[in-house]
Amino acid sequence: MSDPAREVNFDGLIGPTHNYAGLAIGNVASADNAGEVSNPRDAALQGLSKMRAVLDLGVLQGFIPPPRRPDLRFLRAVGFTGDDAGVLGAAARADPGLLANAYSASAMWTANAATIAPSRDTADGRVHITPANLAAHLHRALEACETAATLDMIFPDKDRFARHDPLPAGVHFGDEGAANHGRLAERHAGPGVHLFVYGEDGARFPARQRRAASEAVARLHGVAPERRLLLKQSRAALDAGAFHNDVVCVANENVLFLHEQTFEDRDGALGAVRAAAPFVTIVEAGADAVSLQDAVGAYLFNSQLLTLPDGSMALLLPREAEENAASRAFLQRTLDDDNPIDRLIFKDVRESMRNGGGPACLRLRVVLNDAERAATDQRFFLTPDRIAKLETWVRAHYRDRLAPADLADPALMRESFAARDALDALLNEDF
Ligand code: SUG
Repeated sequence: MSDPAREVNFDGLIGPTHNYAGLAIGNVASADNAGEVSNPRDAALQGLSKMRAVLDLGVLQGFIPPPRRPDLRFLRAVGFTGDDAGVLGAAARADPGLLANAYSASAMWTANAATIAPSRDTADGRVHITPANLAAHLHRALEACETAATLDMIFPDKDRFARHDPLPAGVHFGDEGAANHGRLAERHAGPGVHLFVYGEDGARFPARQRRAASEAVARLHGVAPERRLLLKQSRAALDAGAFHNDVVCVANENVLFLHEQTFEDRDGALGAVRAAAPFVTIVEAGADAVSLQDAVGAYLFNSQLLTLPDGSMALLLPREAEENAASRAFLQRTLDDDNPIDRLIFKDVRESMRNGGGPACLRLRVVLNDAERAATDQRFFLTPDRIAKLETWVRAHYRDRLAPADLADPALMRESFAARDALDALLNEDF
């Protein structure tokens, strides 16, 4: 008898160049913290501590290694020449902003790595994977190519995994991955209803996820038309700083946990969700209880809604969601009310939060059956022992202080490459 399909959360291992360069338009935290000093070591350890917390709940946990940064291939492609230090120095002198893009550790937010459709839902019975093109921002668009290669390494079996290319044509098909996608199902193993959420430019901020991209991914993945919904994100949420739908909404199995102002047409959207997924329980925060500003500030909905082995659900939230009074009160009501959510876990991921990335941004959800899990490169599933090895690696290679001006320092580049080489060696040894 085979195991039913289970969800695996693949977190981004936060890279050694995590910094606050203020690169993300429409992301209030990134703008507010631009120029601040970051702590890459704490960032990575906070991420690993969150992974351990999920593992301790009995939920499968994987990880995705960080790309090599700075991206010298990119800097060479735009005309900087010489040896590595020469390329770095030339870029630092000519355009420090460009250098910051090449250095970004933004691949840590693996909710943006790809959109995934479990094999249960696809026409050909394979798991479908579309790496996001992340066309809206230079630093993020640089991730797409290497992310595709990394996902091929983790999911190498072409008979079970269909990896598409990132969507072409830049912002016209701007795609930000699973951060704008949710799946409802009675159980993870059962048939799913896919929610594709797209945006249109607000008065203040541009939309990142385009309708054409959501439609293309739904088509590529072979999700049946009656099992997919295209929903428009509200402009109010976008302009309040919900640059991805997962800042105000999360779906898990039969629960949709969201803010009242998530969709442009709330009643129409929730009606369509109920019609497509009659089993759904909607847990919604009214704007009178939690303002959009509180929701975005506390990242209340950027939580991981996890099914525990006993079938109940836990919310893994950022510490900020506990500190915000409106968010805390709403969470207490959620626990008291009749719904599957009966546990709250608060984690400190402040280094990531200061760049606008909460717990839900840091993980890519992949529903896998036992044969697909067996076909996955086993090194990318975490155990307590592997987490401890990664923590030792972080402590050996990461700085605890990184100011934007440090990006011009060739020593940082050398350290970052050495860290990545050491990670490769660790993965190829006795991991
Ligand atoms: O794309 N921040 C990321 C945060 C992504 C959060 N992901 C989800 N919501 N799923 C972004 O805005 C900041 C980088 C900087 O400013 O240096 C940044 O890219």
